[in-house]
Amino acid sequence: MLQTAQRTAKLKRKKRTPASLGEAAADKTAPPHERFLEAFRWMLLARALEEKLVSLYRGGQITGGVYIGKGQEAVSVACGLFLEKGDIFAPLIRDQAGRSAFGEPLVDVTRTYLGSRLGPMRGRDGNIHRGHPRDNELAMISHLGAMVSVTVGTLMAKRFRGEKDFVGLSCIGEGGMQTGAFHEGMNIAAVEQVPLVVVATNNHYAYSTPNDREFACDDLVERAIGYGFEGYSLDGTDLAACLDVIGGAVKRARAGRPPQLVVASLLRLSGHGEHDDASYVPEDMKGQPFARDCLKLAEQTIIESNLLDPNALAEWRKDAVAQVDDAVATAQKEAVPEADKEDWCALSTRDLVDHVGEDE
Ligand SMILES: Cc1ncc(C[n+]2csc(CCOP(=O)(O)OP(=O)(O)O)c2C)c(N)n1
Ligand SMILES: [Mg+2]
Repeated sequence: MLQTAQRTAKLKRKKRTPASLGEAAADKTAPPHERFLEAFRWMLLARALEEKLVSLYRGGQITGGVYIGKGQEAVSVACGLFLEKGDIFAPLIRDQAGRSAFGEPLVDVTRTYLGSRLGPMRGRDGNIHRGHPRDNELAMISHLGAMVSVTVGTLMAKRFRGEKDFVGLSCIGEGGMQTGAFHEGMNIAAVEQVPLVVVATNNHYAYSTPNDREFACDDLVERAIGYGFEGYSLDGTDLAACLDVIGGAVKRARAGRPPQLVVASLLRLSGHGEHDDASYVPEDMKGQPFARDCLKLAEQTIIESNLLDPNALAEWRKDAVAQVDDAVATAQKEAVPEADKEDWCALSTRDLVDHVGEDE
């Protein structure tokens, strides 16, 4: 059984990784990180899911936008993988791999995109703002930078309640790092010394805006010292490095070290959303080392180091596609919300509304 599967008691999901995982790794060359294969499998699942969402979008079956994390799965999976029960996760739009590793069921995603009223947002939000606040997966706010403050506030609330040994991990893009909200959140995190990890993914674009129009410092990780964080740079295409660096940051935050900033470099291998063809990305950039596909690189490591035989790899791929098809079929059978019968409320999780005066 996966450790991750035990972590999120309420976010139930099917057991997806075969019991043979450990054996497959044990009798062959050692993987570059002890959780390499487990992480790779979540990456495969995220890629299969997002490829399906794109095809549904192109077929006109999804209303609104589709936003994917192609090329960012290695960073993202590492964000979700090391969090434990009681930890807080604040993913953003390209974090499907991390969401799955943290425990989000696939059907949450398909229900949300396909508008099922049984989805976590009750069919009222068409894409990526879903979450389970009660299970510590925060629903993302679109306004860039805002989730750092929300995560810090959540961590402070846990501290006030006397909880111990928890951490929070908040994801951000390099574009979001340039907002006022982000700076405020980072500052207060360090002032309050909350156990926070901020993983910033520099995918070289914020929509169509390139790095040289976003910031003027040499390396975003240099900001860590100004905020009062510990900072680490990372090649976001290298799964083993992602697991080492992000896993290490989670461990340090849990051990009471200052807040941690990890800046990962890679290229967004899609448009901003599927409505965007990314034609503004220059061809020569696509040949840079940071433009490599993390999933292909991880697969290459698996084959070259003989971590898994090709048949098992093919089975894993087939299994990922089957799980995705299953989740899509479930959501497609379900009803959409009916406007005249909906119990409209600004919050999808009605029981989080403060019931002021109810006990009086
Ligand atoms: C404060 C704010 N300004 C603008 C937007 C619109 N917007 C949504 S995503 C995005 C680009 C974000 O870029 P980045 O943070 O680098 O993340 P990426 O999309 O590259 O993963 C923009 C401009 C927003 N959501 N919030
Ligand atoms: Mg970006």
